Amino acid sequence: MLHSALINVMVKAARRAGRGLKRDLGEIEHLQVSLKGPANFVSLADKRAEEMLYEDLAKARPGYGFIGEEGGTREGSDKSHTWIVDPLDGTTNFLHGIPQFAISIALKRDDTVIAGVIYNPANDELYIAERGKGAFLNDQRLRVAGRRQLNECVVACGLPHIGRGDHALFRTEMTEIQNRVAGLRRFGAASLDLAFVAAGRLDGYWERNLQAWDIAAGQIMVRESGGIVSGLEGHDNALTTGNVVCGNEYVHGELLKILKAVG
Ligand code: 2AM
Ligand code: CA
Repeated sequence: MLHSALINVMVKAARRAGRGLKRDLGEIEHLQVSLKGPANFVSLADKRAEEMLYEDLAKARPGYGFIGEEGGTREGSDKSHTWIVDPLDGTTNFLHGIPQFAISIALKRDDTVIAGVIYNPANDELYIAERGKGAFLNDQRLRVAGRRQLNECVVACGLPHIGRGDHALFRTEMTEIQNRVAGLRRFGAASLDLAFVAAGRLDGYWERNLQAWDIAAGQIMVRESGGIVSGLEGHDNALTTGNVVCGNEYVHGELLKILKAVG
């Protein structure tokens, strides 16, 4: 399938960094048995992947700014374009050898994300989206699920981590939503949760306290698949607040109503 030059640049970078992560995943399985575990190894793998991505993206589009989870912000001469990159989303999964993690790359032009690529090297699933051109999983056009009965929906969430977020609030939200949906899931990689909503595998997803690099590529993926993404206030921007809720128009609306009533 033919994609734009921009998408080709992003896919090439994701695949190269992905090959490294896949090799590293094999190594982790050995390190798992050691007392210290693979934590230091993973943090190195993470940094190496980000350096690789920066190298490839900066070479192909010199001057673009870069925001990465590991290296922080690198200003570019072109102030209107910024890469937003998570070299390893789902770090905890990766650390435990659970093959639910991804490289997430988004390109922002001024205040709008115009392209996104999410790649899970463990199962070779590649998601791409470009503004106005749709979203694809391994070249299959994506469309969000069409369910309009909450009690038939499978919805994913993110659990706040130890020492982070409001655990009590999350439990209240979870109870309310659990009472209304067919099933709840918690996969642990925000970019893939969003990609799964885009692919119609999940009917909805919500999570608080994320970072822009967890959400940026997934947001355009869902929108280009016909879904709705917002913050938890409904009119706010998930990229700036770090809180996200999504689904088809109906599911998004219902989840938002429940979450607003709780929060
Ligand atoms: P990460 O794996 O890149 O850290 C899981 O709920 C999601 O939350 C993941 O996408 C994870 O991204 C993100 N996340 C944000 N802050 C985190 C933290 N302090 N610890 C672990 N995951 C975090
Ligand atoms: Ca992340």
